[in-house]
Amino acid sequence: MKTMIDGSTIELQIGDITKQRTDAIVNAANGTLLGGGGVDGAIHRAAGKELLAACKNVRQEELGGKELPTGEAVITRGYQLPATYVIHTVGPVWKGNGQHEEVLLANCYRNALQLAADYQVSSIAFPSIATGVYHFPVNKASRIALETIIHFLRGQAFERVVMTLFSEKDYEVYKTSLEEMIAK
Ligand code: AR6
Repeated sequence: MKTMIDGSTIELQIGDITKQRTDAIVNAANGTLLGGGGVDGAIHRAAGKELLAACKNVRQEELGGKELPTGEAVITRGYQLPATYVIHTVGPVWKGNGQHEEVLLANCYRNALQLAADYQVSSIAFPSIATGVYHFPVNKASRIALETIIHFLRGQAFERVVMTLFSEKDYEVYKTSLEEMIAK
């Protein structure tokens, strides 16, 4: 599904984000930036070991050895990936007490988009941040993701913003949310 927001295209797709040919892809990382399972593991495997070295360098040089806080984002190159850049962000672990986690998830999308804009990226692909290992409910997450993206696109154009969903089920949830938002 595709829709236009003020000159930018938002696209929902089912697929593997490591295959995306957008200028940047977003990684649902953890604070260590040292890789993990899920989409993080897939991105590190596909990008090659230079990505881990670059992440260690970011930890050292930009974060003073500390972990990347939840909701914030950093950028590296994509190495063996088709995408030029990987933007790493850390989603909130869902503990079921809502509002704080919702704000943090919105921060992930906003900070990743801002970093992409700073690097003159014109196309960017997101996975469904925090809805795997971190257990954020997909329906709630889809609304936060799409609302934050749409709000950002009102002030800053991208050629394409793609949500790359990993299952038909997730795609349907995001599609319903997007349809409801554009009908308003
Ligand atoms: N392409 C697109 N989406 C994918 C892919 C892929 N190749 N692989 C998985 N997904 P998760 P989180 C989907 O668990 O919840 C890691 O260990 C997946 O089906 O990857 O933010 C990190 O190191 C789900 O819909 O990320 C952290 O420790 C979505 O990506 C922790 O998991 C996010 O699931 C982060 O957990």
